[in-house]
Amino acid sequence: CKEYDFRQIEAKWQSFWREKESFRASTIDEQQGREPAARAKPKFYILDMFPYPSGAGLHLGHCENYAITDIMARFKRAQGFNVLYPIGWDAFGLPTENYAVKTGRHPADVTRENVATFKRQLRSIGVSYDFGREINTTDPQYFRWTQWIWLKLFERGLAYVEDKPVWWCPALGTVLANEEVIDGKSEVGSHPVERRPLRQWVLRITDYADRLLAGLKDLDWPDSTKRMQAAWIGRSEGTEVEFDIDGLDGQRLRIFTTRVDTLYGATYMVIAPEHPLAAQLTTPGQREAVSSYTRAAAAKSDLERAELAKEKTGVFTGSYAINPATGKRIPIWIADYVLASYGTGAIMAVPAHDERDYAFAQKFGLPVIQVIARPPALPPTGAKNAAAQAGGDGSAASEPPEAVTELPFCENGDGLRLINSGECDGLSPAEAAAALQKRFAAEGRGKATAQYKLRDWLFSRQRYWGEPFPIVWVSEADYHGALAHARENGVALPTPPAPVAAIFDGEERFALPIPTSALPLELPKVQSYEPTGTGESPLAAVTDWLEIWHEPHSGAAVPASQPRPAPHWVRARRETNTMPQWAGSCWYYLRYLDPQNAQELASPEALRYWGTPDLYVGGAEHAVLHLLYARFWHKVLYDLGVVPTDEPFKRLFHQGLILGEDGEKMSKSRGNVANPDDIIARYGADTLRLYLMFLGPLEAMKPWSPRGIEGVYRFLQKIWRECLDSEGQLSAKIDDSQPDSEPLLRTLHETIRKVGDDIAALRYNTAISQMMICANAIQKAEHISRDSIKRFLQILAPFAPHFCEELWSRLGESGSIGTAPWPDYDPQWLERDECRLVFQVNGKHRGDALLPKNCSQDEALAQARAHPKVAAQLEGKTIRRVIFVPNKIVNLVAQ
Ligand code: ANZ
Repeated sequence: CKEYDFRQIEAKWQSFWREKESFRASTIDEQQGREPAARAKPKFYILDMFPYPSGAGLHLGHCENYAITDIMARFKRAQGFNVLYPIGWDAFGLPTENYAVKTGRHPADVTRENVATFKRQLRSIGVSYDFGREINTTDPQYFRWTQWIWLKLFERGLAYVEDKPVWWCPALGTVLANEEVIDGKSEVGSHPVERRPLRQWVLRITDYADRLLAGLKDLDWPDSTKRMQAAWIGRSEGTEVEFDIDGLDGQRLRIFTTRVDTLYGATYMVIAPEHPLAAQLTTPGQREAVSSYTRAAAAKSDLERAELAKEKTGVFTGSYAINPATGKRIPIWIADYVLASYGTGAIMAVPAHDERDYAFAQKFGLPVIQVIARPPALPPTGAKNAAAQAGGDGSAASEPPEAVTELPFCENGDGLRLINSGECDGLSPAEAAAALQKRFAAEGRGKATAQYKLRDWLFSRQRYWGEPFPIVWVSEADYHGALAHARENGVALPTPPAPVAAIFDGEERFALPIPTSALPLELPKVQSYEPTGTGESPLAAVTDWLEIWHEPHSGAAVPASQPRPAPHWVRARRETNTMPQWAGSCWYYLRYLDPQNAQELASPEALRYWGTPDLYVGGAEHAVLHLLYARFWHKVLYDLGVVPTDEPFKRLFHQGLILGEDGEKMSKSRGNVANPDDIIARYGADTLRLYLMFLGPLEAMKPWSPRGIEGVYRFLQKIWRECLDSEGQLSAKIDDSQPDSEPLLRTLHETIRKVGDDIAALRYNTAISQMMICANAIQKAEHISRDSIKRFLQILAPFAPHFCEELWSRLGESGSIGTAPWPDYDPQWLERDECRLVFQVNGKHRGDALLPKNCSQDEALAQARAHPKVAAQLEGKTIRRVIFVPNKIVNLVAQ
């Protein structure tokens, strides 16, 4: 064809890649079978956060994410790496199940359709995934390994059950994790939630708190994400102190404080309404008031209770504790601003130096004693010496610190001094804390300790569409009966690990793991996916699956309604909870290494060769949950000797959100959603990819603008016309009979250098603007050699792969452009005349860059717009005028 017919070209190359399996990562066997030199081919593993295959299909955010990784994958292949670039489906979860509930269709069928749509769309944007390694978390051959890992957690004592007050969402009919509740509403669907006690599986992630925190330090992750994880783990250094209780010999109240230095100012104490000593401390006269207060507190969430601005409430227990520093009696109150789940569930209240305590003391008329103060400004050193010489005591600092009037005074630091604090007067807070800690340690009354905000991970859902737990509940008597019988008959039954027990219908049962040889434990077919509304999952209604005879050795099962097959078969009840969606995404990056392995989650060779992803790209919304949970599981797998490293994601990158044209988040309700299918139909995938990458720095939030896309489309057309004439024949301009002009060579080599560096550093927008400069130079040149135009196409190929494949073949090259080695640049052409151009927005300096001397206004403008600081200033504005002083300044007047 003569014109740039992207429809035909993109379809052609997509089927070419598919037929040739162009993007298949070589397997370990292939690598090992090769000559030593080839075997040494370095690996590069690049990973996207795999999508949830929703009914809505791909959105622009997905396209942005996948274009980023695809460009990197193609670049690395051209650089000679054995690239692993896989994709899969995080397909368990609520939306699919809700859809199944509504339509009565099986969630697996719904998932299959959604996956097909996603795959078609992914292929249509030309992403170079190795589809041969596709995984799906709902595939029993996948989740058998999710269940296997869970069993390992169970065996290591990291999984336990607990009746927990959990977030119950009546509308969704399920319990939600803390993280899935935002401002008292469910994250999915924004339904109101309430507290309700339920038997739950919980994972002991808190055992790993220190390692999860320490490991952050060496990760090449965005700082903001590391900070969020650290805050979520929330390690607080402090002191535990035991207070004696007046009139209750031997009974002490233990508190956690980060400010033990303020002890002399502790004028009362507060315990949480759920504190185990609450009843004992309550005097008869206070009983009624306390119990009505406690009932009211139970209905509130931790978040509501801890809210700083909230009006303080509380009730006096009638009892007193003894402040160990002052020896004075101080009242013990119950108040819901103290949470049972943090620290020891009890505090010493220091109203002079803590906002919440201050508000509480004001409301209930409790004493306020200031113990920390800022000393008056020290006199200059000379004055101090003079005072010493004048026969003073030599210590100007002994002048007492003044009490500040503004309370509460919540500062801390070495510049402050203690007052009203007996032997600690005059010490800094840190000195006082150390002294008091030492004293309490000697008295057996306290110790330095750390607390974490991180809670154990609520790991069960009362839903159908998730991984079943690979355990059964058996009574101890039944199990021992079966064991005895087996022993008599020479059948070996496994001994269960330390029991995790729960009560069912008044009878205690313990969790017996299903043998790994019996995995996967699949979901039964059910009539209805509707939650039962009682807190139990729809699985509880599948009697023949639920109540069984269980053969502990093989894991075989028959319905309990049938006769017991043999005496060593145990009466058992299955677990009706399922795992949360996080389970499958905690380890999927390992399965890609060896997706068909039926013996192991992945072979040790594959785990050693591929290791962990060299680059992980996905949304910042996963800063805490997915990324923390996956790190936890990975560390457990490391402890088990399954994986050779103890961190899963060394380098992480978050793409910025693509906003609607109006600068708002794209959403159906706002009606500002740009659909990738429409854009591809109109301009082609190559233009969409280039434009998404050109919108601004990859990590920046940026509004979609349908106008700008034309410019990128014209850029491709320009290159097309430089290469081909109006008949579609190779342009006469491509001419090997004479050397390329110097300016052309300078620009070309500079472009090759810059594009390589920029891709490696994920600065794609500046790479593209440099290629635009180069395209202009090509256009200006009278002729260009075949070699030069080929080099240019090669560096453009990761961004616009179909387009470049087509021109590559029109240039007479056989095979894929992606298999040609990444072009070198010749340093001799880089010694060029450059000048530093200053970029201004509305007259203010926002950045600068080295540009070729005498570059045009267009080139300078393109570079200015691509500069992150300039781009940030231009966000949401229109450029009204450009003031260009050649070789000096580009000033953009924007509104
Ligand atoms: C006395 C004190 C004096 C405190 C002072 C602070 C300032 P972070 O940093 O979050 O760990 N606290 C302890 N346990 C609590 C609970 N279960 N519910 C509510 N508050 C609790 O905060 C630790 C501080 O929060 C502790 O130090 C305690 O108040 C309070 F000038 O003790 B502090």
